[in-house]
Amino acid sequence: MTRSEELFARAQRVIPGGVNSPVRAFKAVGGTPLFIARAEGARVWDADGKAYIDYVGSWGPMILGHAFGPIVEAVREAALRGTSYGAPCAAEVELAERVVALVPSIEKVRFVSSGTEATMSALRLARGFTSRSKILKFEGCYHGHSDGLLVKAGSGALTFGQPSSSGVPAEIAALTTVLDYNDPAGLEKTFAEIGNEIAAVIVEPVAGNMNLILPKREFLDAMRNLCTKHGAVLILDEVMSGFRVGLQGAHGHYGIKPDLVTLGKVMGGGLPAAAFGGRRDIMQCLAPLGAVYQAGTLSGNPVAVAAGLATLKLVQAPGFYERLTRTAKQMTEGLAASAAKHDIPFSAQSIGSMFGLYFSGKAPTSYAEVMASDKAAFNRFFHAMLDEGVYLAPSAFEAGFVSAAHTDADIAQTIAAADKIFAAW
Ligand code: HOZ
Repeated sequence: MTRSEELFARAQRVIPGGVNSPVRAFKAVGGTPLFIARAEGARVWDADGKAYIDYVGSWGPMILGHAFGPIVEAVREAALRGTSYGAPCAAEVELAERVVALVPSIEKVRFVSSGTEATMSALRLARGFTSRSKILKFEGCYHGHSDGLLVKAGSGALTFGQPSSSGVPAEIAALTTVLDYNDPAGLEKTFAEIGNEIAAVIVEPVAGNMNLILPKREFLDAMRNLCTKHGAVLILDEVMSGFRVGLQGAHGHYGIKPDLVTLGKVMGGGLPAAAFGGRRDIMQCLAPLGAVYQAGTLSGNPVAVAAGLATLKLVQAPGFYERLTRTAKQMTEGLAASAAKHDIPFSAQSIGSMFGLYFSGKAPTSYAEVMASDKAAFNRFFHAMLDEGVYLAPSAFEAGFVSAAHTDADIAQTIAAADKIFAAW
């Protein structure tokens, strides 16, 4: 029995499913989840001491690589000054100023502790601002696990075939209309029918929770124009893509202006910090200025804020995103070339430092196309890569990530591992 197997057996006795977040459980791919003992740079080590090149990156936050010196130091220094105050501190002002300076669509920002809190609070704010109740989301997009957003969701919900959660009251789910991603006609039709009842459209501008799906220009434009025309709030959920796709996130990359943006992952530098922000007139509706209530004991936590601040300073280095973009491309092009050489229906693509791998002949552009990819082939590939010392997300429905710590040699090793697997496919 491996140490991970032992730990998993123990964990299952006291933690539902043995994990604290379902997609970690390896249920979709089979086998025992790796229990991680430590992580450094581009690598994680499991409890049995085996090293893996890591493309999960804690599901997105670790853009600088694991245990990066300046981040560890910032965390240490902050912790020495106390781990939580429940009162404002200078560092959170500094982080807010930096976020506002870096992301032009954010005029004011509020810090929270998780992406779920960010999206949930942004929705309440949009509802308070518009005095409307209905929201639009897209099938396969995942915006955390609050009630109204767990309707036809992605990520773990999709991985385990339960995109709409039990326990969500039908009355709440009824307020969420779900449309197809990348389908501007569906948006037009719905807005024509109920446009004056829609408080908000919430979307991942680059979808990363049903594998990676890139948005079509006409889809983004339709969302922006229809929200403006009908007085609905456009919420771009950049918890995953923010500071990942580029310094101004996916919306900067595509040049689309949101009313509200949600951030998390990279913004917290690997600690629990997230945010929502946007137009001043909307953000002013939040308590204590306005009537929309939102709060949190650990919001703006000094240690998390220190990690976030140190991260955002480092990602501003000239050429940082260009290099990451090249690394991700090198990896996806190498994998795709290897699969093509061995005649395997496989494709791969990337944007910034996010990538998608698909066991289908071409990169999908819709939820239906992702669902049509060969999941059994992915599961086989996932385990074979694990044997070769490469750690991919344990689901065919998650994006992957490269970090600044991934070297050319790491990418070459990854491609060589895949090539060996594809040759024997
Ligand atoms: N929702 C995350 C993936 N998109 C999973 C988080 C986790 O399991 O840590």
